[in-house]
Amino acid sequence: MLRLYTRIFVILLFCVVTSVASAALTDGLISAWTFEGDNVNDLMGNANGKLVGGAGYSDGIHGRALDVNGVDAYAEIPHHPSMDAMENAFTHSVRAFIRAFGDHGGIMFKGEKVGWGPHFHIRLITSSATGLSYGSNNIKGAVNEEAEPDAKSPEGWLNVDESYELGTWIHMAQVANGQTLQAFLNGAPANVTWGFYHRTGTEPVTLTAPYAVFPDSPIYLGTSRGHGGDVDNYKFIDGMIDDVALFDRALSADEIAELANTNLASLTSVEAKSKLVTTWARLKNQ
Ligand SMILES: [Ca+2]
Repeated sequence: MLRLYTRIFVILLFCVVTSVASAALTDGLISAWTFEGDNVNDLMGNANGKLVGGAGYSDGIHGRALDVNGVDAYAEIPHHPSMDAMENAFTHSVRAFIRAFGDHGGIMFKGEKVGWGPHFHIRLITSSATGLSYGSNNIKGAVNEEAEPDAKSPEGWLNVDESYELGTWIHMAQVANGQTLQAFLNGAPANVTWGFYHRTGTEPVTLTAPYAVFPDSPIYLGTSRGHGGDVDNYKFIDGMIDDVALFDRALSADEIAELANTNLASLTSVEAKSKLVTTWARLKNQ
């Protein structure tokens, strides 16, 4: 009997430690899409999406992944009021596997269009066969003219060239804390090679809240909209997308590193609860 109590204590301790670790990373998690079960359902229950064109699902790095063909395929996710909190701070996180480069091909996009000006909230795209571009914007009129005296426009974009290879899984994240915007690649600060404020290097760039969340625009996975300012124009990627997450807070660099090595599905409370039930069922049978 004593051995049984000891075993129960150890297992409970494990559950508590596990849930505390997960709770930290899920703090502020608004939405999560992992494509398990071949759907675009939000694991947080907020914003379920749908497939458009030739989009489908394939086996990816963590179970199932969204599969897009670079021609007409993407997933569209409606805006949800829970996303409004990203006007104060945010983290956008996504995993992608690019088969073939498509100019300005959207991995993750939310906004009206791509052009000179603050027209989007999320722009995570391929800029070349080895380069990526990140971006977000604050509300119109909140541009820091002093910090960007000779910029062509306030569009918040950060190019990270020579940064990935076709046919490999990458993890992209961008974090805004109310004062700055920072790009991350594969769990580490990305090396920005050009961007607004003429910025280069791995340090965060000034971008102050409130951020524009574009409540009238859905999230697109697999395409971006309005390259060159033409809202009817779509720019696709050929590849796979997985582990898409939105947070209403700025994750720390350590948390981004942890997120880059985490299967997003393992963070959900549903998953944690089912593990606990399984553990108790096993105990009762001993
Ligand atoms: Ca998955």
